[in-house]
Amino acid sequence: MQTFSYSKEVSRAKRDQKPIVALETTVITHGLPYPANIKLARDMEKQVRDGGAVPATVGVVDGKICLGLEAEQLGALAQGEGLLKISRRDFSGALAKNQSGGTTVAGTLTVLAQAGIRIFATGGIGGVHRGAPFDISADLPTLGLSPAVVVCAGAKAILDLPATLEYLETISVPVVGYQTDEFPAFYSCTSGFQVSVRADSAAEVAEIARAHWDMGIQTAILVVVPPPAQDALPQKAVDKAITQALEEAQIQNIRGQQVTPFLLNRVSELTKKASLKANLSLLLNNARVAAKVAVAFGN
Ligand code: PSU
Ligand code: MN
Repeated sequence: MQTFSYSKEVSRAKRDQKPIVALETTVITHGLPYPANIKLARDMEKQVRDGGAVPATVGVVDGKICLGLEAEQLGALAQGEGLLKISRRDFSGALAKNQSGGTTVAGTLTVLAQAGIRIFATGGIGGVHRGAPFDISADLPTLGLSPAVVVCAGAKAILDLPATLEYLETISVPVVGYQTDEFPAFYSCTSGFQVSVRADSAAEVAEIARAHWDMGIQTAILVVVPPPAQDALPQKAVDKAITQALEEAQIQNIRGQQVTPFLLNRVSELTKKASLKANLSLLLNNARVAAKVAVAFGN
């Protein structure tokens, strides 16, 4: 078993059996520019604390897997150079070489399963890419292996959403609409696709999660929360920017781990940062909802 490095706040929370919400760090290392990234990381942690839970931001610093980042560790991930994007397969290399990086949804879930933390907030999960059905984020298979509640705004809108939903069905991950019947499209509240079950409160989410795991099904519960209405973008407006960004990615031969950060950044430029505003707003909102779920779920 790998050993983890717990922050003071998180080890105290574990000892006192306080509700904990995990947060990922690829959004800090690869998703957002400095200093918006460090501000966002701190603001998400604050949302979790204000909601009565303890934030456990997960990342890898100098080859150590951290649960809860002290100020200088967060600074290293927000401003460092040569930082890795650490998905499930990337821990081994990072640990062996004492490297640092942000953990993706898949990477973070891999750590949580061992640490016994059940509630996790992120922006949007990875999924099946458009026009490249062989390009499937490791987030998807890892959701099928991880008994955690993942609070997000759906899958990133740059993806093939219907194919991503089919994959989630195959791996038996309930898609729980938080106060909605419709699967949100990350920047937008609507996608035209349905969720598999609706929950109107955090207590109801917690009940669904308990019932799921009491069945012996060790998969994740994906809780999808529409982005806050005041910052959400109309689906049509974003789709134009996404189509253009996808074309550019193909022309520039963008591959592998670079695809998602490239597309998110281009969509932000093409929407004159409206998508960035929506992204930041939904991240904070998801942290808020996850704190409520953690408090309702207890231990
Ligand atoms: N949500 C955001 N911004 C991001 C991500 C999520 O608002 O940058 C990250 C997550 O860490 C997710 C990853 O796991 O993008 C997916 O990358 P890929 O498609 O390469 O697996
Ligand atoms: Mn990929």
